[in-house]
Amino acid sequence: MSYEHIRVETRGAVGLVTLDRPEAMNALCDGLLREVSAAVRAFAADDGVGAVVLTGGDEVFAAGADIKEMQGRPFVDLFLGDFPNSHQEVWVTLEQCRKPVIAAVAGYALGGGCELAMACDFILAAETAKFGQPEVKIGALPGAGGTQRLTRLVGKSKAMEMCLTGRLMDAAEAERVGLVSRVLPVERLLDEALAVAGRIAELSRPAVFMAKEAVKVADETTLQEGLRFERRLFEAAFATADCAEGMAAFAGKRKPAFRNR
Ligand code: DAK
Repeated sequence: MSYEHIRVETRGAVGLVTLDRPEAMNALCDGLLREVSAAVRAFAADDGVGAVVLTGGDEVFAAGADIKEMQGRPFVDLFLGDFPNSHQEVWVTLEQCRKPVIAAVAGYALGGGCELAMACDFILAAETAKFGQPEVKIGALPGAGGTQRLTRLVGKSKAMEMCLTGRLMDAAEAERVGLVSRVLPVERLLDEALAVAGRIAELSRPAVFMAKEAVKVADETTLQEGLRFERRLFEAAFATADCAEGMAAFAGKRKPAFRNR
Protein backbone atom coordinates (compact mmCIF):
# COMPACT_ATOMS: atom_id res chain seq x y z
CA MET A 1 0.00 0.00 0.00
CA SER A 2 1.25 3.50 -0.71
CA TYR A 3 0.80 6.27 1.82
CA GLU A 4 0.42 10.02 1.39
CA HIS A 5 0.54 11.38 4.93
CA ILE A 6 2.79 8.89 6.73
CA ARG A 7 5.98 6.93 6.10
CA VAL A 8 6.04 3.25 6.88
CA GLU A 9 9.17 1.13 7.24
CA THR A 10 10.29 -2.07 8.83
CA ARG A 11 13.51 -2.00 10.86
CA GLY A 12 14.34 -5.61 11.64
CA ALA A 13 11.39 -6.93 13.61
CA VAL A 14 10.06 -3.43 14.37
CA GLY A 15 7.40 -1.61 12.38
CA LEU A 16 7.98 2.13 12.17
CA VAL A 17 5.18 4.58 11.38
CA THR A 18 6.17 8.24 10.95
CA LEU A 19 3.50 10.93 10.66
CA ASP A 20 4.53 13.10 7.74
CA ARG A 21 2.53 16.30 7.27
CA PRO A 22 5.18 18.82 8.34
CA GLU A 23 3.38 21.72 6.64
CA ALA A 24 0.46 21.23 9.07
CA MET A 25 2.44 20.14 12.13
CA ASN A 26 1.28 16.57 11.46
CA ALA A 27 -2.34 17.61 12.08
CA LEU A 28 -4.48 14.51 12.05
CA CYS A 29 -6.60 14.80 8.93
CA ASP A 30 -8.98 11.95 8.05
CA GLY A 31 -6.57 10.58 5.44
CA LEU A 32 -3.63 10.49 7.86
CA LEU A 33 -5.67 8.70 10.50
CA ARG A 34 -6.93 6.18 7.95
CA GLU A 35 -3.33 5.52 6.93
CA VAL A 36 -2.08 5.09 10.50
CA SER A 37 -4.86 2.64 11.10
CA ALA A 38 -4.01 0.68 7.93
CA ALA A 39 -0.28 0.64 8.75
CA VAL A 40 -0.80 -0.54 12.33
CA ARG A 41 -3.23 -3.22 11.14
CA ALA A 42 -0.69 -4.40 8.55
CA PHE A 43 2.05 -4.64 11.19
CA ALA A 44 -0.34 -6.42 13.56
CA ALA A 45 -0.89 -9.05 10.88
CA ASP A 46 2.81 -9.36 9.95
CA ASP A 47 4.47 -12.30 11.73
CA GLY A 48 7.88 -10.76 11.08
CA VAL A 49 7.03 -7.74 13.24
CA GLY A 50 7.03 -7.95 17.04
CA ALA A 51 6.51 -4.32 18.04
CA VAL A 52 5.63 -0.98 16.49
CA VAL A 53 6.99 2.55 16.97
CA LEU A 54 4.76 5.53 16.16
CA THR A 55 6.50 8.89 15.82
CA GLY A 56 6.08 12.29 14.25
CA GLY A 57 9.81 12.82 13.71
CA ASP A 58 12.18 15.21 15.50
CA GLU A 59 10.13 18.41 15.30
CA VAL A 60 6.52 17.68 16.19
CA PHE A 61 4.46 14.63 17.08
CA ALA A 62 1.05 16.02 16.09
CA ALA A 63 -0.72 19.34 16.77
CA GLY A 64 -4.10 17.63 17.03
CA ALA A 65 -6.97 16.89 14.72
CA ASP A 66 -6.93 18.99 11.57
CA ILE A 67 -8.96 22.01 12.70
CA LYS A 68 -9.32 23.35 9.16
CA GLU A 69 -10.81 20.04 8.03
CA MET A 70 -13.03 19.76 11.13
CA GLN A 71 -14.40 23.27 11.16
CA GLY A 72 -17.96 23.72 9.98
CA ARG A 73 -18.87 20.05 10.16
CA PRO A 74 -22.55 19.92 11.08
CA PHE A 75 -23.43 18.17 14.33
CA VAL A 76 -25.85 15.80 12.70
CA ASP A 77 -23.20 14.60 10.20
CA LEU A 78 -20.70 14.02 13.03
CA PHE A 79 -23.31 12.25 15.11
CA LEU A 80 -24.63 10.03 12.35
CA GLY A 81 -21.14 9.30 11.00
CA ASP A 82 -19.68 8.71 14.48
CA PHE A 83 -17.25 11.59 13.85
CA PRO A 84 -16.44 10.15 11.08
CA ASN A 85 -15.47 6.51 11.06
CA SER A 86 -11.85 7.07 9.96
CA HIS A 87 -11.31 8.99 13.19
CA GLN A 88 -12.82 6.22 15.29
CA GLU A 89 -11.04 3.41 13.48
CA VAL A 90 -7.52 4.41 14.47
CA TRP A 91 -8.33 4.45 18.19
CA VAL A 92 -10.02 1.06 17.93
CA THR A 93 -7.08 -0.30 15.92
CA LEU A 94 -4.59 0.86 18.55
CA GLU A 95 -6.81 -0.38 21.36
CA GLN A 96 -7.07 -3.82 19.76
CA CYS A 97 -3.48 -4.20 18.55
CA ARG A 98 -1.94 -7.05 20.53
CA LYS A 99 1.62 -6.09 19.64
CA PRO A 100 3.21 -3.35 21.74
CA VAL A 101 3.03 0.11 20.19
CA ILE A 102 5.49 2.71 21.50
CA ALA A 103 4.95 6.42 20.89
CA ALA A 104 8.17 8.39 20.36
CA VAL A 105 7.15 12.01 20.95
CA ALA A 106 9.19 15.12 20.15
CA GLY A 107 7.70 18.61 20.12
CA TYR A 108 3.97 19.21 20.36
CA ALA A 109 1.55 16.38 21.12
CA LEU A 110 -1.68 18.35 21.39
CA GLY A 111 -5.34 17.45 21.39
CA GLY A 112 -5.75 14.37 19.20
CA GLY A 113 -1.94 14.18 19.06
CA CYS A 114 -1.74 13.75 22.83
CA GLU A 115 -4.63 11.30 22.63
CA LEU A 116 -2.88 9.32 19.89
CA ALA A 117 0.29 9.06 22.00
CA MET A 118 -1.75 8.01 25.05
CA ALA A 119 -3.52 5.32 23.00
CA CYS A 120 -0.10 3.70 22.52
CA ASP A 121 1.26 1.36 25.20
CA PHE A 122 3.86 3.77 26.49
CA ILE A 123 5.45 7.05 25.55
CA LEU A 124 9.12 7.86 25.20
CA ALA A 125 9.51 11.62 25.05
CA ALA A 126 12.20 13.95 23.80
CA GLU A 127 13.22 16.84 26.05
CA THR A 128 11.38 19.06 23.54
CA ALA A 129 8.04 17.30 23.99
CA LYS A 130 4.99 19.31 25.03
CA PHE A 131 1.70 17.62 25.85
CA GLY A 132 -1.68 19.26 26.07
CA GLN A 133 -5.43 19.10 25.55
CA PRO A 134 -6.05 22.66 24.33
CA GLU A 135 -9.42 21.96 22.69
CA VAL A 136 -11.18 24.22 25.21
CA LYS A 137 -9.38 27.17 23.59
CA ILE A 138 -11.24 26.53 20.34
CA GLY A 139 -14.56 26.07 22.06
CA ALA A 140 -14.45 22.27 22.16
CA LEU A 141 -13.20 19.54 24.47
CA PRO A 142 -11.08 16.40 24.05
CA GLY A 143 -12.97 13.87 21.94
CA ALA A 144 -10.67 10.87 21.55
CA GLY A 145 -9.95 9.84 25.10
CA GLY A 146 -8.27 12.95 26.48
CA THR A 147 -10.59 13.35 29.44
CA GLN A 148 -10.43 9.61 30.20
CA ARG A 149 -6.90 8.36 29.45
CA LEU A 150 -5.19 11.50 30.73
CA THR A 151 -7.15 11.31 33.98
CA ARG A 152 -6.19 7.67 34.46
CA LEU A 153 -2.55 8.43 33.70
CA VAL A 154 -1.96 11.63 35.65
CA GLY A 155 -4.90 11.87 38.06
CA LYS A 156 -7.91 14.16 38.27
CA SER A 157 -6.22 17.36 39.36
CA LYS A 158 -3.65 17.58 36.55
CA ALA A 159 -6.12 16.29 33.95
CA MET A 160 -8.74 18.84 35.03
CA GLU A 161 -6.23 21.67 34.90
CA MET A 162 -5.02 20.68 31.45
CA CYS A 163 -8.49 20.12 29.98
CA LEU A 164 -9.99 23.25 31.55
CA THR A 165 -7.18 25.65 30.77
CA GLY A 166 -5.34 24.10 27.83
CA ARG A 167 -2.05 24.44 29.71
CA LEU A 168 0.77 22.44 28.14
CA MET A 169 2.94 20.05 30.11
CA ASP A 170 6.64 19.84 29.30
CA ALA A 171 8.58 16.58 29.13
CA ALA A 172 10.02 16.82 32.64
CA GLU A 173 6.59 17.31 34.18
CA ALA A 174 5.13 14.57 31.98
CA GLU A 175 7.75 12.13 33.26
CA ARG A 176 7.27 13.25 36.86
CA VAL A 177 3.52 12.60 36.75
CA GLY A 178 3.75 9.33 34.83
CA LEU A 179 2.42 10.41 31.43
CA VAL A 180 5.67 9.29 29.78
CA SER A 181 7.97 6.46 30.75
CA ARG A 182 11.27 8.24 29.97
CA VAL A 183 12.71 11.47 28.62
CA LEU A 184 15.61 11.47 26.17
CA PRO A 185 17.62 14.01 24.21
CA VAL A 186 15.79 14.52 20.91
CA GLU A 187 18.70 13.17 18.87
CA ARG A 188 18.50 9.86 20.75
CA LEU A 189 14.71 9.51 20.82
CA LEU A 190 14.07 7.44 17.70
CA ASP A 191 17.12 5.19 18.11
CA GLU A 192 16.13 4.44 21.69
CA ALA A 193 12.48 3.81 20.75
CA LEU A 194 13.59 1.42 18.00
CA ALA A 195 16.04 -0.28 20.36
CA VAL A 196 13.38 -0.77 23.05
CA ALA A 197 10.89 -2.05 20.47
CA GLY A 198 13.59 -4.34 19.07
CA ARG A 199 14.29 -5.81 22.49
CA ILE A 200 10.56 -6.47 22.99
CA ALA A 201 10.34 -8.06 19.54
CA GLU A 202 13.09 -10.53 20.48
CA LEU A 203 11.16 -11.80 23.49
CA SER A 204 8.57 -14.59 23.52
CA ARG A 205 5.57 -13.18 21.69
CA PRO A 206 2.99 -15.08 23.75
CA ALA A 207 4.59 -13.74 26.95
CA VAL A 208 4.64 -10.20 25.59
CA PHE A 209 0.99 -10.41 24.47
CA MET A 210 -0.04 -11.78 27.86
CA ALA A 211 1.86 -9.11 29.79
CA LYS A 212 0.37 -6.35 27.66
CA GLU A 213 -3.14 -7.73 28.05
CA ALA A 214 -2.76 -8.03 31.81
CA VAL A 215 -1.49 -4.46 32.26
CA LYS A 216 -4.35 -3.14 30.10
CA VAL A 217 -6.91 -4.94 32.24
CA ALA A 218 -5.72 -2.91 35.25
CA ASP A 219 -7.53 0.13 33.81
CA GLU A 220 -10.76 -1.68 33.32
CA THR A 221 -11.44 -3.85 36.30
CA THR A 222 -11.21 -4.18 40.07
CA LEU A 223 -7.93 -5.12 41.78
CA GLN A 224 -9.24 -8.57 42.72
CA GLU A 225 -10.45 -9.31 39.18
CA GLY A 226 -7.19 -8.00 37.76
CA LEU A 227 -5.09 -10.13 40.11
CA ARG A 228 -7.13 -13.21 39.22
CA PHE A 229 -6.74 -12.48 35.49
CA GLU A 230 -2.98 -12.01 35.93
CA ARG A 231 -2.69 -15.27 37.91
CA ARG A 232 -4.51 -17.27 35.21
CA LEU A 233 -2.35 -15.78 32.46
CA PHE A 234 0.80 -16.47 34.51
CA GLU A 235 -0.25 -20.10 34.83
CA ALA A 236 -1.11 -20.23 31.13
CA ALA A 237 2.39 -19.02 30.25
CA PHE A 238 3.69 -22.34 31.63
CA ALA A 239 1.92 -24.09 28.76
CA THR A 240 4.17 -22.37 26.22
CA ALA A 241 7.39 -23.84 24.88
CA ASP A 242 8.95 -20.39 25.23
CA CYS A 243 8.42 -20.38 28.99
CA ALA A 244 10.14 -23.76 29.30
CA GLU A 245 12.93 -22.52 27.04
CA GLY A 246 13.33 -19.25 28.96
CA MET A 247 13.68 -21.00 32.29
CA ALA A 248 15.98 -23.71 30.90
CA ALA A 249 18.14 -21.02 29.30
CA PHE A 250 18.36 -19.13 32.59
CA ALA A 251 19.36 -22.29 34.49
CA GLY A 252 21.82 -23.25 31.74
CA LYS A 253 23.34 -19.75 31.68
CA ARG A 254 22.64 -19.31 27.98
CA LYS A 255 20.56 -16.99 25.80
CA PRO A 256 17.02 -18.28 25.23
CA ALA A 257 15.93 -19.17 21.70
CA PHE A 258 12.27 -18.23 21.66
CA ARG A 259 10.05 -19.63 18.90
CA ASN A 260 6.85 -17.76 19.77
CA ARG A 261 5.24 -21.06 20.65
N1 DAK B 1 -5.00 21.72 12.44
C1 DAK B 1 -4.71 22.26 11.23
N2 DAK B 1 -3.58 22.95 10.99
C2 DAK B 1 -2.73 23.13 12.00
C3 DAK B 1 -2.96 22.61 13.29
C4 DAK B 1 -4.17 21.87 13.50
N3 DAK B 1 -4.48 21.28 14.67
N4 DAK B 1 -1.94 22.97 14.09
C5 DAK B 1 -1.08 23.67 13.33
N5 DAK B 1 -1.56 23.76 12.07
C6 DAK B 1 -0.94 24.45 10.94
C7 DAK B 1 -1.12 25.96 11.05
O1 DAK B 1 -2.38 26.35 10.58
C8 DAK B 1 0.01 26.46 10.19
O2 DAK B 1 -0.34 26.32 8.83
P1 DAK B 1 -0.17 27.55 7.79
O3 DAK B 1 -0.90 28.68 8.38
O4 DAK B 1 1.33 27.77 7.76
O5 DAK B 1 -0.73 27.01 6.51
C9 DAK B 1 1.12 25.45 10.46
O6 DAK B 1 0.46 24.27 10.95
C10 DAK B 1 2.10 25.91 11.52
O7 DAK B 1 1.34 26.28 12.68
P2 DAK B 1 1.57 27.68 13.43
O8 DAK B 1 1.95 28.76 12.48
O9 DAK B 1 0.38 27.91 14.28
O10 DAK B 1 2.85 27.33 14.32
P3 DAK B 1 3.23 27.88 15.77
O11 DAK B 1 4.60 27.34 16.03
O12 DAK B 1 3.02 29.37 15.86
O13 DAK B 1 2.17 27.21 16.78
C11 DAK B 1 0.89 25.38 17.69
C12 DAK B 1 2.16 25.82 16.92
C13 DAK B 1 0.86 23.83 17.66
C14 DAK B 1 0.99 25.83 19.16
C15 DAK B 1 -0.37 25.99 17.03
O14 DAK B 1 -0.34 25.69 15.63
C16 DAK B 1 -1.64 25.46 17.60
O15 DAK B 1 -2.12 25.93 18.64
N6 DAK B 1 -2.28 24.51 16.87
C17 DAK B 1 -3.60 24.01 17.24
C18 DAK B 1 -3.52 23.08 18.45
C19 DAK B 1 -4.88 22.56 18.85
O16 DAK B 1 -5.81 23.34 19.19
N7 DAK B 1 -5.04 21.24 18.82
C20 DAK B 1 -6.30 20.59 19.16
C21 DAK B 1 -7.17 20.42 17.93
S1 DAK B 1 -8.75 19.64 18.28
C22 DAK B 1 -12.07 12.70 17.86
C23 DAK B 1 -10.77 12.51 17.46
C24 DAK B 1 -9.84 13.50 17.61
C25 DAK B 1 -10.22 14.73 18.12
C26 DAK B 1 -11.53 14.93 18.49
C27 DAK B 1 -12.46 13.92 18.36
N8 DAK B 1 -13.04 11.67 17.74
C28 DAK B 1 -12.63 10.34 17.28
C29 DAK B 1 -14.40 11.86 18.15
C30 DAK B 1 -9.21 15.76 18.24
C31 DAK B 1 -9.46 17.08 18.34
C32 DAK B 1 -8.33 18.01 18.32
O17 DAK B 1 -7.20 17.63 18.33
